[in-house]
Amino acid sequence: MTKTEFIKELHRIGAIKFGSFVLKSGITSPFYLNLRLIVSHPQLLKSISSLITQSLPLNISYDHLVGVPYAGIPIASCLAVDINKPLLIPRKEEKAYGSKDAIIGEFAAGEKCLIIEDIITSGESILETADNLKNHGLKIAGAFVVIDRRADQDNFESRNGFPLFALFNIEEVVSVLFEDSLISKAQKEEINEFLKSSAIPASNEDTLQFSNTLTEKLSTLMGSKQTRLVLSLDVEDSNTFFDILEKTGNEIALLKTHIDILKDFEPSFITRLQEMSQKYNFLIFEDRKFADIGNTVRHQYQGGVYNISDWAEFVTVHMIAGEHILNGLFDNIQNRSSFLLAKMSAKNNLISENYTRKVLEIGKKYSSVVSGFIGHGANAEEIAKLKKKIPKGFLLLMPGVQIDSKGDSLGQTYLSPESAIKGGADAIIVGRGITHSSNPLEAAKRYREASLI
Ligand code: 5BU
Repeated sequence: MTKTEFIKELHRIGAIKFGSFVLKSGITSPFYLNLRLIVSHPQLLKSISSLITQSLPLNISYDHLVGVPYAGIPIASCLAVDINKPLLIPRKEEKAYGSKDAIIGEFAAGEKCLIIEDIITSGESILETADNLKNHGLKIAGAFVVIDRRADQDNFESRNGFPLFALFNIEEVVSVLFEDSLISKAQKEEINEFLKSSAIPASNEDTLQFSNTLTEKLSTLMGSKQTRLVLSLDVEDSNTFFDILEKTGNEIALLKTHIDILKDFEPSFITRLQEMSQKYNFLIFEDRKFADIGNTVRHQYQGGVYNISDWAEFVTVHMIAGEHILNGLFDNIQNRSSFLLAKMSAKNNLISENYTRKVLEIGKKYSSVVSGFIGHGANAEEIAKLKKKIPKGFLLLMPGVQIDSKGDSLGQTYLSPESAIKGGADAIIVGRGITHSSNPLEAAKRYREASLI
């Protein structure tokens, strides 16, 4: 079977479809690819393997083929038989991640892998698989995909440290189907337009586009004020609150509140808070962690005793109730933004890898009201892994940071500011490390300095 015939076969079995499809990322695409269907067509599976065999790069060597679960596995398996290379299969289940049997098959540290995947869209699955293999001492020789449908097809190797090969890119698929009149001219143009509009122009690569103006404002402030410190001022009385804030206001870019902790709250508190934010030039972030249905959170956010939307530029949001919570919070107001909880610092919390991935996807979709994510990790490497997945233009703020403690008796876990920043956190959130210090100003200076390394 030729490449052209193969593409037409994919179309015939419904593995390539045209219409209007909402992707995982939230974007609406005029085409949809589902190569998983080929497992029901053994002849096609055979053809895929033979086409890949003919296109395998000759200039790289590898000891194993690795199928990315699940769609890459049948393809890699056929190929392994055809070219007589041993196969490795990483498990998809999270609990196996990092454990000894997380990869099925025999291997030794230092051996090289060629990763096989059906389709690359963002590269996330391939990079996750590569990380998993590297964590087991394996090396990555490259990755081979059947269809490259990325809008931006440049620089994979320089960004990720190994080359990417593809049997087809999406333009080739479209032109074959057009020439065979399987799609119309209008459809072809719509697809090309879609690909053009979702590609990041090369000239923009280095100029970071922030998710929204508040994200940019905070990021610019961190730069101009030279601090990546967020103070979490969790105290119960307003005198202590303002006393600490007077001392530390110059050291911080963002002040995080839990307004409902205060025992003596009254509306004048907000007036004073806003004066301080002007005087010391910091933004305000109420860590309310909204988590209910859209209608309820709108009332909680834009009403009640605290009227949070009146005075806090940012709030935190749990995504457990789904994306419409963001419509409830922000659809009827302007110039407010949020941080979504992607990973928590609390011991044994229930957030899974899959949940985190979905939170990041929703954040990307709602960029006008999402400035970034709250994340945590057991060490700099874990944070780096999370950071890598965070879309460009969004910030990663990290709580659970303390220099002199590893945790508290109620499940909080701490990491050092150095590890947080080394892992790629854009800012550190520090509470008791400063508020419980006998000298909050000195403590704040210390954390600020550590946030700048
Ligand atoms: P600490 O005193 O530095 O432990 O305070 C940390 C603050 O950050 C506190 O206000 C928490 O509510 C907040 N926090 C956190 O510690 N861990 C998380 O995962 C999230 C928020 Br989300």
